[in-house]
Amino acid sequence: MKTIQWFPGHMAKAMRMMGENLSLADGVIFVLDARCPASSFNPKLKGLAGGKPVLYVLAKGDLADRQADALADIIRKSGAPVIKTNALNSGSRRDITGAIGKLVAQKREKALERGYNRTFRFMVAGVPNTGKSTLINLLAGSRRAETGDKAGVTRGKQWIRVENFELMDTPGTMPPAFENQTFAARLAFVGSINDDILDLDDIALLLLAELSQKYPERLSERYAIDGGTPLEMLDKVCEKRGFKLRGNEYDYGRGVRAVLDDFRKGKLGRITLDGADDLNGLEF
Ligand SMILES: Nc1nc2c(ncn2[C@@H]2O[C@H](COP(=O)(O)OP(=O)(O)O)[C@@H](O)[C@H]2O)c(=O)[nH]1
Ligand SMILES: [Mg+2]
Repeated sequence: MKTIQWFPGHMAKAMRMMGENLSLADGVIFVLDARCPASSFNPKLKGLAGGKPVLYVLAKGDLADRQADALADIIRKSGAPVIKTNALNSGSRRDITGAIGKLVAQKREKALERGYNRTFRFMVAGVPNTGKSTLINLLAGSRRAETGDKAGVTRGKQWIRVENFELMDTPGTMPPAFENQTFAARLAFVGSINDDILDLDDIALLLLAELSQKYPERLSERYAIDGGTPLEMLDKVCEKRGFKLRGNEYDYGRGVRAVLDDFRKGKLGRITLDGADDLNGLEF
């Protein structure tokens, strides 16, 4: 399999822009994918935040299972505030604004004591497609930030007012080098790396291999997969879904898309790919 290596120029530019604007921010909200919070953590971005208060939002909680709560607990125990959300459910709005408010509660109190009520600002950052813009729209109560289910939808910078604070949406940024190819593969599975630059056949086979280890029953339910090599599993997908070409050969292209789409849309059920071990060595 090809090594996943992806740090395009626009991401370098985004990192620079964020570095420059951070002096205006009182804190950073890091949006991680609840299905893979370790893989979607970018140590470089955390470094950019310096000593500013940080809130971790584990987004897409509706697509992750209870393992994500265990991971959230571990991160929380390391001292960082964490909140798991489902941005498609407006019920989580209060929880999120409450958690953001807590980040600057002391600062706000001090400011009020001195007789002024200023607006606090937070940068919303993370790898592409984790739901940053959707989160901002949920909080703002309208479609202010542009969203889309692929990497690289948000380009420019924008400050958006939410109650008595302001949020800055930012374009997704990747770690400049993937030292950990397991993390890179998981980011590809969840759609944080632009599909256009990936070998999707490789990615789907890797996903089948990982799911057969962790969630074999899901593969059995949806595709009647009962073990085998990743390629044999892809055969089963094509068989079950009737993806055949003329001459009765399997249409692997459609099989590959089906596996990725089913996973990304939650049709294989709630799944968390990262385990507790994956958090080892990460400084949240
Ligand atoms: N299921 C689910 N989908 C979400 C959630 N938040 C965002 N999405 C979807 O994920 C995709 C990427 O969202 P977007 O906000 O553009 O991500 P960004 O690149 O981080 O700004 C969109 O298709 C959203 O509808 C969530 O909590 N649950
Ligand atoms: Mg965006």
